[in-house]
This record gives sequence, structure tokens and C-alpha cells, in this order.
Amino acid sequence: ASARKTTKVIIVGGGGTLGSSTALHLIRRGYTPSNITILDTYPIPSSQSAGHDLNKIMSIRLRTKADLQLSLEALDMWKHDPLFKPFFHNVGMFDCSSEAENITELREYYQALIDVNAGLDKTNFWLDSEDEILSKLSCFTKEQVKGWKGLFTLDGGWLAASKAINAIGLFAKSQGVQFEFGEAGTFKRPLFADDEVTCHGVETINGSKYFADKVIMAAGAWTPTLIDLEGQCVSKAWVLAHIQLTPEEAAAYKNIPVVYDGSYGFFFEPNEDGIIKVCDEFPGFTRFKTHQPYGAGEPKCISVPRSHASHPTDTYPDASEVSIRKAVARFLPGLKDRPFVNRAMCWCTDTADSNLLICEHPKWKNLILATGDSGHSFKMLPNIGKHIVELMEGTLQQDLLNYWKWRPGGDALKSTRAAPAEDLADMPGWKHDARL
Ligand code: FSA
Repeated sequence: ASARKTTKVIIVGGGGTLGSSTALHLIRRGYTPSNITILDTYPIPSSQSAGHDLNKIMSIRLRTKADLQLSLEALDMWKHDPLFKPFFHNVGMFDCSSEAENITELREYYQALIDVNAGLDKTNFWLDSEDEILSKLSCFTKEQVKGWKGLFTLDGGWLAASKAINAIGLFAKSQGVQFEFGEAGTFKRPLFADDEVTCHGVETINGSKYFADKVIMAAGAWTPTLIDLEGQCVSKAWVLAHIQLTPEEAAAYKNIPVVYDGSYGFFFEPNEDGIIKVCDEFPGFTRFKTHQPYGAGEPKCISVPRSHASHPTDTYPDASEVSIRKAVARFLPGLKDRPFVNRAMCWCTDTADSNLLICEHPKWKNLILATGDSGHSFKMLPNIGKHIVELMEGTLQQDLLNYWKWRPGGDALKSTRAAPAEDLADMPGWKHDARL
């Protein structure tokens, strides 16, 4: 406990999901807030973080072995923790399809949820007919959902993502956490003690130096561009569009569950301003460049994110417009020709096996990596930081240590997805200002 009072921690990317959660759990565990420094290019909630979004999906997933424990812990905190509760819209989620193969997979997934013996039979239901679907999703017509089947869960819904990170930021500020943004908060390189092995700080691009006992690299999709991760993470963009509804239209969609169909995409209940977010589903877009992250002996071919925050005229590829329109036609046929009021890309970073990468760097003591979200980590905002702090303190449970360890090899370009990511260089339409 006394070590907690005096240990200084720097969180690189502290304005995003994993970083802000770490700051919160350091405070909750008794670390002295003024010994915690959050560095980020943008103020918390960092506008280039994937978590800087209207909404993200909450549901229990079983993609990796850690998912069940982590999503149950998260669900409990989204429901009960006073800091997080206001941001969980527990409207349910409908995972559906009308294609035989996908329906079989969904059924297996439903069965797997029941088989984990966590009482999920009380909150998960198989909807097998149009009438059963309409009883949960009044926004659809019977004609529209012909042949659809799927899994309806009460354990899901949407998270007001950016607002939840903002709440952590406000709490951290009120407690006295230190913040540095802009050039003063943008990582340049780690700093080492005389042994050249013990990391004891960070230099940022304006030349400022910050010193600490532990440095946590939680820069999300930017992490592999900052520190050489030996190909373990490949950063990819996913895309989103917003539709503005009138208040009357929005009222018709109030409290509807998140609807997700892997062949089309997904959409969310309109927010308080009547904005519906619609996404397609695909294996992501890379942006490979020659780039030399810290620790690499020479420049490498690395997928380097380019944020909407730094490049506000960027949108998404023409191909995404087609597939998002297809999702709108499927889910919201009445809005099929409605203009999009916002189009953007959002950057995540995949590992080969979709497990997070949360470990001490094998070469450098006290430099801790917390990245490899694999596109499914926002839902763990309330609890992931607890495990990052446990890793830092050497008390992380053995199975999580093992899933999240340093593990070069494997194919993070494809990851566990249907196909490898395509590169933005081959996808016209997203870049609108040649000067940027
Ligand atoms: O089930 C989920 O929690 C969906 S995460 C949303 C998403 O856009 C993915 O659909 C996409 O494949 C990528 O992982 C980014 O996140």
C-alpha cells in the first residue's frame, strides 16, 4: 500500500479507452493522483481514440477465452458502478441473419452462451419467427424481417462512449491527476536509466521530459507506430455514418435494441439529438507506410493510423458508402436515401489471435504495453484498467497473463476475421484534401 502512494505512473494515450480506465483504477487502488500523468495528443476524451464515438456496442462476447470473465465484469460495472451507469443504455441487442450458414453459427453461439453456466439462459433468447422478432423490435415490419432469425440478449445495448471516457477524465481531474496534451502530450520516445534497460520516463515531441516508475503505453492503434511491436498489432480502420432524424422519427426508434447482422453491419438507437449511427461489417482497412517505431533497427512496413481529428476532411472510401447504404436499406429502408451528416473512420489494432496485448516489454523493464484491442475492447472500459494495474503490480491472474503476453508470430493482418484487411491506398474516396 505504501508503494502505491509513492509510485509515479505515466499513461501514454491516457485520453483513450484502456488508458483512462487505467488511470481510474490507479486512483481507486490508492495511488496518489498527482503521481499519475496522462499524456495524449488530444484532451480527454481524446478525439483520435476509437472510444471517442457516439456509441459502442455492449454485449457478452465469447471470441477469446478472456471474453466471458471480462464482459461479465464489465456488464456488472456498466449496470451498477455510479461512474459508468449513466452511460449504459441497456436496450438489448439482436444478433441476426437471414442466411442459413450464419443462422447456424448464431444458434451455436446462443448454445455456447447457455453452456458456460453463468445464468445467461435468463437473459438470452432465440427469436425464431417474424412475430417473435417484432415483439422485441417494433421498428421493423413483418415483411422486412422475413426469414430473419437470431439471438436477442438483455445483457446488451449501447454505451455512450465518449461521454463515459469524459466522466473518467472529469473524475481524474477532480482528484488531481496531471494531464499534458498537444505537443507536450505526444509521445516521442521512452527514456531509460543508465542501465539502458529500465524505462523511467517519456520524452514528448516538444522536448518535454516526464519521469516515472512505470510507463504504460496505451495509445491504441498508434502504439505499433510508437514502439516496435514486431508485427503483433496491425492497426485498421472501421467506418461509420450518421443520419439525422426529426424528433418525430427519433421517437419511433426510442429504446430499440442494437441490431447486428454480420453480413450487413449494425445500427443504434438514435441519441438524444436524433442521430442514428450505422456501420457496415468488414475486415478493416490498413494504411501501410514505411515507418520506424522506437526500438526498430530500421524502417518497417507498418499500418499507420490517420485520424479524423487531425484530418477533418477525411471521410471513408467510396466502397464504404456503398456497403453502409446497403446496411441502411436492410435495417432502415425508410431512410435509405437520407443524406449522411457525418462519415468517418475509427482506428483499432488487431492482434493475430484477437487477445489483447497487455504485458511488460520483454526488453525494457517498467515499460508496459496495454494495446491490441482487436476491435472489441470499448465495452471493457469500466474494468480493463483494473487488470492493467494488476499486471503492473505483478498480481494479474495466470490465464490472463498468458493470453495477453508478448507473442510475436501469427497473422495480425488477417487476425481472426473472415479475410485480411485491404489497404486504404487501394480504396479511393476517403481523402479530400491533397495538402493534408
Ligand atoms: O460485437 C461487437 O462488439 C462489435 S464491435 C464493432 C466493430 O465495428 C466490429 O464490428 C468490427 O469488426 C471491428 O472489430 C471494430 O468494431
